[in-house]
Amino acid sequence: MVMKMKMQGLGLLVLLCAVAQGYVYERCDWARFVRDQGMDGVGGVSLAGCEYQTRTKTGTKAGPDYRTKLNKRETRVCLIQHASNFSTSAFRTRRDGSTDNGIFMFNSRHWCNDGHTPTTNNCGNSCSAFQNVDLTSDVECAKSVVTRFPKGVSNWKEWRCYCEGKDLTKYTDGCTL
Ligand SMILES: [Ca+2]
Repeated sequence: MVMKMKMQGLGLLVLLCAVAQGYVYERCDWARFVRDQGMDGVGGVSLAGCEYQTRTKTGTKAGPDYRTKLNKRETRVCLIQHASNFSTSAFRTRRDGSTDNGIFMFNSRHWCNDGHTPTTNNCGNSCSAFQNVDLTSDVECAKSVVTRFPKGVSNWKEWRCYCEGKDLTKYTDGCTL
């Protein structure tokens, strides 16, 4: 009985911490979440990423298939690991005063409104909507970034630095998908 109460207390403590700090996904859980959200095949990422960059630089119009070649599940895992380390409440203030928000680290200059950064608010949300554990609007915005905007996944500098052109299979190694 005492043990049960202790366990309940512990559960409550964990819950309170989750509310206060958001939720941090385990790597494979995130990979499964990406799969379940239908984010595979949306937008584009991976080996064609370099191809896309090259084409953009030379001004050649990208072929119709360049987006579908990109976007692999591994990329989403790589990107999010480096952007937010899988935390739904990740937050960063940049030197220019703008903020990066949530698990996808949406910047307040382009993707959301934090109330003080001049913004184009391309996803039409307050930045606080990207700070909670409900990722519905976050996923919607991420899909929008990679499908509606020319730079696609290159909008994330973490992707450019850590994922683009790299072998990303380690990011989903050992995951049951
Ligand atoms: Ca959210």
